[in-house]
Amino acid sequence: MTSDSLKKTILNQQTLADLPSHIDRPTYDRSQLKAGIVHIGVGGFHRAHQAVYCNELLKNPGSEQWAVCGIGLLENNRGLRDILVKQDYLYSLVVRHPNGQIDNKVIGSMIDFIFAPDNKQIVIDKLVHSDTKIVSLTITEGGYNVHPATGELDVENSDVVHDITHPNDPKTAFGYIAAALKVRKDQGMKAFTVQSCDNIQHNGAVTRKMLLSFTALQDAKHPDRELSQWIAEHVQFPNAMVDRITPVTTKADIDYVAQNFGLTDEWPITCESFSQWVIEDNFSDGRPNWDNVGAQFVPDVTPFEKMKIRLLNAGHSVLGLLGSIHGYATIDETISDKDFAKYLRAFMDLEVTPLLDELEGIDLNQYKDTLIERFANPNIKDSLARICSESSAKLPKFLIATINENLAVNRDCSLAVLVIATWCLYSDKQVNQAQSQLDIQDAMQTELAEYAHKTATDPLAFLKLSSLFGDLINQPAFSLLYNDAIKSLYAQNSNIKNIMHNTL
Ligand code: CS2
Repeated sequence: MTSDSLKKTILNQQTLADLPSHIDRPTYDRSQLKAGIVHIGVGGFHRAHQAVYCNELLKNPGSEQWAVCGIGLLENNRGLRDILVKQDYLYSLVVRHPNGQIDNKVIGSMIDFIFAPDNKQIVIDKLVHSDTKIVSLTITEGGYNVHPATGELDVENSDVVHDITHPNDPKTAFGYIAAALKVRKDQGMKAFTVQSCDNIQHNGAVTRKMLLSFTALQDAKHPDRELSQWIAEHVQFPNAMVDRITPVTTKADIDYVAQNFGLTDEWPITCESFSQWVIEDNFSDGRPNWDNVGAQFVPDVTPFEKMKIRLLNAGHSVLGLLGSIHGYATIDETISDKDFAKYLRAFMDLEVTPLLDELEGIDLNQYKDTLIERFANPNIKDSLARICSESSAKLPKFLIATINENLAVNRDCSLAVLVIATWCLYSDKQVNQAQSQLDIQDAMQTELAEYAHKTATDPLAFLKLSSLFGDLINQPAFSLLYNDAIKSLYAQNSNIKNIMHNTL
């Protein structure tokens, strides 16, 4: 195939017109757009969520300033850059409803992508550019460099140390943001908003705290900077609850697009039809009217975040860990087993719901029913490996917080305890009940395994990982249940379903 005919088969600006008519595509003139948003961390979730809200908004006249420029910080973003450049930053989105309906879309809100490691100054200039009003982030928990035990900035992280010492040669998201804000401050420009779109409770407040600590350390090393105070006064960090289940793209997704779009997209995104974005309305220099395309602005996002993290994300982890040991591979497969569905619903009703505040306009029972329908979506093959990945960053917030709150009011938490004990077995043996190897990805995997391996001689050994479990080991109301759960799980011929049944 000649390079010209190859170009014709790739999704890009030129081939947009060749798409079958049923495919939703940008109806706006992409050449007229400005990147009011610079987004760091262009993974699947960003491309299924914020970029899609922007795509819908851009269909309304008068929103031209709210397109997105993506930034990739990580070495493995080089490939993404190459794909996006070939595709003129267009990509396909396949939205799969629980009833089998599929919405096929091409998203056009991204108009540029910069691979940061090769283009540091270009990234800083982009952040300083007067078109840039919002710098948004999906850099995962790890990108915020929060020390798990102290909740403060992890000043031992080598990239953080580097960026504190070399403010003009950044590597981290905070390094870039600080470098750009310094220029804006010196030039008397307005600050941009720093908007976290990561699934972290109080994501804005966490970002603010970490960025202020980071810049204070830079200021201490380079006394003429005086940036931290300026940021504290001028930069807004809206908190937000973000939600859309976005599984990892598979070869089947790429093949689906090739067949149904008639064009090649090397990295399409598949996601569920549900989407939610609840944002606190404080921005430094204007914001898009995302509320015209389904987002919600509220004065306080706290109860929304808590409901989502404690029900959806914890629910995922419950199914993920128990289902992995049983031998299931995906969330829909796990929840279609009525024993798992029953266990999950009991966990949500008995151990989570009593801790949640009433939310005007939200019926918690309906929210849980919808969650179960979303998890059961047979068209979303969300792997348990993705759900269980980085459990050490997730479970303290998703599940251990719930356990602690229940212990504080003497409420039973046996259903959650079994999940923690199962996490120990999972980290220790790393195989399922049929002895097949599990695919485990966790930044703390070595430590998790090291503590879990001692369980045979010391049943509570895993709990000694105090950066995750705090002092749960010293609370008999927890440790007695945990001890029993470990005994059952480690007994010969143990079967997770029987143990779940006995725990209910
Ligand atoms: C999942 C989330 O990673 C996880 O554990 O629970 O990625 C979940 O799919 C999203 O938060 C949905 O909004």
